Amino acid sequence: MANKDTYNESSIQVLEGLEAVRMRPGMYIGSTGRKGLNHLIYEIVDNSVDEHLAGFCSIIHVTLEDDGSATISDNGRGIPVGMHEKGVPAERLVFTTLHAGGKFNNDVYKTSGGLHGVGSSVVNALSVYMDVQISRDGYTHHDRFEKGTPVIELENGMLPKIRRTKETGTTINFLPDPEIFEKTRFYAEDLKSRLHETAYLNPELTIEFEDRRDGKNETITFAEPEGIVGFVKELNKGQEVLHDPIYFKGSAEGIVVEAAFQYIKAFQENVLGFCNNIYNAEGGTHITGFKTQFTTVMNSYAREIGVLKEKDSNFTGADIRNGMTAVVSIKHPDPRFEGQTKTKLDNPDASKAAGKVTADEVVRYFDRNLPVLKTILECAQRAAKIRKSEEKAKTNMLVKQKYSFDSNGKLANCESRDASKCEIFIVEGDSAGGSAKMARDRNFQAIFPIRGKILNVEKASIDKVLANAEIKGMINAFGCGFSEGYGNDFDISKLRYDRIVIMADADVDGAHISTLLLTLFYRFMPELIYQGHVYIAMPPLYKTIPSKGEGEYLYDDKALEKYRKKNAGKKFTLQRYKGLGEMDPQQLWDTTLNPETRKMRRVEIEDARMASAMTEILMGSNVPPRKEFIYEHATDAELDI
Ligand code: 0RA
Repeated sequence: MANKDTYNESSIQVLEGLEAVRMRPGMYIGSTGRKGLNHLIYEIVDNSVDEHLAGFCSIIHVTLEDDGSATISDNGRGIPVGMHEKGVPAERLVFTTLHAGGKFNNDVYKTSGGLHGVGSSVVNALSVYMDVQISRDGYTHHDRFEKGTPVIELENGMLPKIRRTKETGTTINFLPDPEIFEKTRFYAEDLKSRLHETAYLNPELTIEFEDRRDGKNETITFAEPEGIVGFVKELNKGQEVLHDPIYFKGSAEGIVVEAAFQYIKAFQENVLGFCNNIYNAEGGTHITGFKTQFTTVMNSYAREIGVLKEKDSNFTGADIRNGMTAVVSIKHPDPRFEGQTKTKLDNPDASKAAGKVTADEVVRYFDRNLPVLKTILECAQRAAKIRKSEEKAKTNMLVKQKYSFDSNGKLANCESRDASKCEIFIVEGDSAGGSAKMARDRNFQAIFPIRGKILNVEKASIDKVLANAEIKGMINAFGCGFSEGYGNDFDISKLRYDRIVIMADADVDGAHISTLLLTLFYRFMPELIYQGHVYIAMPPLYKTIPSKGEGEYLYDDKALEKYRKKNAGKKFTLQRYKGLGEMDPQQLWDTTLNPETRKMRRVEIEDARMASAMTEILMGSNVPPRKEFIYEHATDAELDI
C-alpha cells in the first residue's frame, strides 16, 4: 500500500497516468506479446545507454533471473535521488510520471520516437514489482514499486539508504505482470541480438548478458570496439567480400553521421539505418540522404573514369548499391518518426546532413582508393546490364496481363471491396482450397489456392518469377504490384486485403511452402511484412472427441499433454489431422477461418539483425534453420475480430 507520504495531489495524477498505461499497454509498448515483453528490458537498457552517451557509463549488465524477473544495472552517475520541487525524490518522479525522463536528462541525444523512449515509468506500471537501487553520494538508496505504486516509506521525504558505497550506478530489477502480458518469459535470442546490436553501435560500451533461468548460468559479453565496421563485417560473414569495409564519420546541421559499407559478390543490397541507436526498419531521411548523394558521387566518378560513356544514361541508385551492405547511424537531437510502425525517420535536416557528410567523405576516400572504386563500379555495370534485359522481360510479361477483378484464374474473391475488412488466404493444395472456398465467409474472405511448391524466388531470375502463373496470380490479386532492385512499382495503398494469410499444413512440406511464400513477399513486397499484413494460419494438430461433452481442438503436442492431464481417467478418441485437406468445411471454418475462434500468427521483423538473419536464412539453401527461423520469429497475433 502507498503510505501517506506518497499520497499527495501530484501522486494521484501520477497513478492515473500509470493506470492508463495498464489499461492500454499496447499504446505504450506496441504489443503485449513477445515483442512488447522484451521491449520492457530495451526500455531500461536504453536509459543506461543514454547515460553512456552522456559519457558516464562504461558497462551495463543485463540478467534474466531464475525467478522470471530481469535485472539491468549500470555504472553511470545514478539516477538523481534529491528532493524534487514536487516534494518527492527525483527518482520517484522518473518511475511514476509518464515521459519524466527527459526533464532530468539534459542529454540532447535522449532517444524519443517510435516505440522507444517511453520511459521507465511504463515498465514500472506493467510490472508486478520494480526494485530500484541507486548508488551515489556515498550511499546505495533503495526504492520499490508494485504495479507502479511506491511501497517504500520515505524518511524525511528521502529514500532510505541501505548501505554505504563509493561506487555509483543504477540497478533495476523488475518482474513483468502476467495480468498484462500473454506470456512473461523473456526471449533470450531476441534480447541477445538486440544487445549485440547496441554494442556495435556503441564501440566503447560493454554489455554483459547473463541467463540464470532453469538453473543455467550462461554469460555473454558484448563488446565491439570496431563499432559499425564490425557490424558490417558481421552482416557479411560467410559472403565473398570485394574489399575492406569503408568507414566515415562527420557532422553537419548539428547532426553526427557515421556510416560503414562493404560490397559482396551478390545481387542484393542491405542498407540499415539507425537514429540515436534505434533501428529504423522503414529507413527514412538519413537513408535517403546517404543513398542519393552516394549515387550522385558514383555516377560522376563513372563518367570521370570512363565507365559511363557520353551516350550512356546514369546508373540507377539500385545499380550502384548492387552488392552493398551498409550501416548508417546518426545522432539527432530531436528525431521525428513516421510510417505505420513509426520506424521511419522523418526529419528533413537528417537527409541534408547525411547527404553532405556522405558526399564529402566518399569523395575523400575514393580519390585515394581507385582500385576499390573500380571494383564497385563494375558491380554497378553488371547490375545495369541485368536491369536492362529484365526491364524488357517485365514489360512483356505484366503489361499483357491486366488484372480483371472477378475472373482471375483460380482466385475465389470476396464480395466486399473495402480493403480494410478483406482477407486473402493462400491455401496449399486443391482439396484444402476447395474446402476453404466452401467454408469461408465470402463476404470478406478470398481464397487463392496454390498447387505444390512455388518457385524459389531467390534462385530464379526475375522473368522466370514473373512467368510463374501462381506468383503472377498472387501479385495481381494483392493489387499493389511489386518492387525489384531497379525500380519500385510497389504501392501499398492499392493493397486489396488487409490480411494475407498463409495457410499450409503443419508439416515439413507446409513449412517449406510458407518459407517460399515469405521469401517471395520479403524480396518483392517487403512492405507487406513491415506493415504487418502477413499472417500464418495455425491449424490444429488434433481434435479430441470425448464420450461425453464437447470436443476440443489442440494445436500442438504440449496442448495434448495438458489435455490428457486435465482429463486423466476420462475416455476420449483422438483425431489427428495430417493436413488441411482432412478437415471438413465446418472444421476449417472453426479452426482457421473464423476470426472469433481461429489461431494465427503475424509475421514480424523485429530488428535489423533479424531482418538480415531473415535474408540470410530465407535466401540461403539451408532448409532446417529456415524452418526454425520462421517458427521462432512468427509472433503471436492477437485474435482478430
Ligand atoms: C539524469 C541525470 C543524471 C543521471 C541520470 C539521469 C541517469 C539516468 C539513468 C537511467 C538508468 N541509468 C541512469 N543513470 C543516470 C545525473 C545527475 C547528476 O549526477 O548530476
